[in-house]
Amino acid sequence: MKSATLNQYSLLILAVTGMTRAHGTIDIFTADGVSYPGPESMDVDPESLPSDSPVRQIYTLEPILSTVMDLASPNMTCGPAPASSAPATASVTAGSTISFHYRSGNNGVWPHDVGPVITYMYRCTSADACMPSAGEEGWFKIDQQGMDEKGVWAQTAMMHNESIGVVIPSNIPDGDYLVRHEVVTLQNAVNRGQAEFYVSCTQVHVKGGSGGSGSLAGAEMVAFPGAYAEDDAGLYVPDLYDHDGKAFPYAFPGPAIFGATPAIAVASPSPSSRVPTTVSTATTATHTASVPPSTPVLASCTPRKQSNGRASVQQQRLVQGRLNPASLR
Ligand SMILES: [Cu+2]
Repeated sequence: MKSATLNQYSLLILAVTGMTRAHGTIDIFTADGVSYPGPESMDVDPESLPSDSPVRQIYTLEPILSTVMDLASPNMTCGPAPASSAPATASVTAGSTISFHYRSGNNGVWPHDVGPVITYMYRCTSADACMPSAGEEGWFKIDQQGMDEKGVWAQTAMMHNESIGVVIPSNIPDGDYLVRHEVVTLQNAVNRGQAEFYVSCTQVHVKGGSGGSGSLAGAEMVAFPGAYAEDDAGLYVPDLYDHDGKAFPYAFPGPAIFGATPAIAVASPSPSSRVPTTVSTATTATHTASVPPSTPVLASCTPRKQSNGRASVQQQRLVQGRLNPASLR
């Protein structure tokens, strides 16, 4: 019943705010007790670049889709972002919990409640200058959060203005990294190519790590773009609405979580412990769903009309490489 109510809530929000706020990006990133603001997407406010933000700005809130074409796009690296760094780098202690929160444009609430939240890291010499190239296998997964035993997905918390907590592994080498945030929405993923990705990157400097420079040797490194395929079981989910609104085993896309393999199991508590990777439907017997599970496909992510002509021109120039993002600051 709860998930059905939340879906109705989504529709209500859409009815109130219209299509321009149907998507979102990070507005708050917290590490070591310090909260940093995230910039608005450029199509919402191209001037929004808080000088203390470690979160890289994206140029549109529009989602990346799980189509063959989009999955091969450089947008999968750090979101639909121009090749520019963030003004700041956040300090974070290895083994501690970072948290982040997504909102939709102009401080609207995050509107989606179906799908996982997945987090990757990429080590580099200087976070500020870190520009992973497409196809470079340097990303390792540190966390994935699916649904709880009642079938409520982790990202639903952000709909209620709660943050997502992710443990930074305690045994990674000190130094600079990008944290790649990936919120996947599956409300349309009963159709191939219609999962949606909301991706962005945050620059961090890790200190206090117990691992030496070789401690990432056991990590399963993947490339973005490159790690996902259109038919991945976690991205094309034809039976998504066949579970009577209850929890079901969900196959996360991408590699295993770093530190989750037996060889390096001495790492910090599994970041995924917050939400089980696989949930037993046997524990959801008390959950009653009085609303038919055949939730209609939400129309929340259909292409919208451009509402800001100025941003549109800048976006086009950025895409075509004729405008230096730095000139917008
Ligand atoms: Cu959306």
